[in-house]
Amino acid sequence: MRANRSAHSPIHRLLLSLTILLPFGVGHPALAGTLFPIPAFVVGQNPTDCVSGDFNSDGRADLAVANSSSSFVSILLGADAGVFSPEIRVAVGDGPFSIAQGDFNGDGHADLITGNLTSDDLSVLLGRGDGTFEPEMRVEGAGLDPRSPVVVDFNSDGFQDLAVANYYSADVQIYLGQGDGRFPTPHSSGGRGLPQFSGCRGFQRRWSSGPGGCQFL
Ligand SMILES: [Ca+2]
Ligand SMILES: [Ca+2]
Ligand SMILES: [Ca+2]
Repeated sequence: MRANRSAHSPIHRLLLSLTILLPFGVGHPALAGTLFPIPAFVVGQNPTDCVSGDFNSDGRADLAVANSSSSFVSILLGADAGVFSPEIRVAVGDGPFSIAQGDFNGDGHADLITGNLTSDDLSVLLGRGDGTFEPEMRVEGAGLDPRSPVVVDFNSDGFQDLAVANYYSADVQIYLGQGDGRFPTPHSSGGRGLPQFSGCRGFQRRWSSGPGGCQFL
């Protein structure tokens, strides 16, 4: 029987804001002189992951937040001094728990991918470079509770690929990108346990696929 995956504490259910800590004397002028000022920016319910990128191409860092008790992500466009615009909501699948950014169609604009726990799929958002995104493209065929997508070019074809940890199906799936924002049928690593996080930083990565399956080299 599948375990309860929405067992967030009541305080998490009430958490509606993303908090960013800034050091003393840094931040909005209205906060100057306050020890550890804590500007808060309202996003969706149960924000569980965020990623930074420049989504409107103005040279300032922006934020994209996965709201796991909703069906949307929040885009916060960065201004000066650690201030962000009010959220812009972009629809994705149900229960976006994790989020990552890449450039999946090679147009130079930042794109986003979410792992959606409730709908058990992924959502690709192709950025337009002005802070807005094309309507989501749903990636089906994910395992149960897909989370923590990692963006890497595993097969060195110049197109970004994905590794996604499926918590309840206890495997990691590899999606080879086609360079247009689409990710066809994934390869499963098999596995055991309850993987929550997939990480592929800091070591040489190569990918091999064939009749016998797929493996990291
Ligand atoms: Ca920006
Ligand atoms: Ca792009
Ligand atoms: Ca690739």
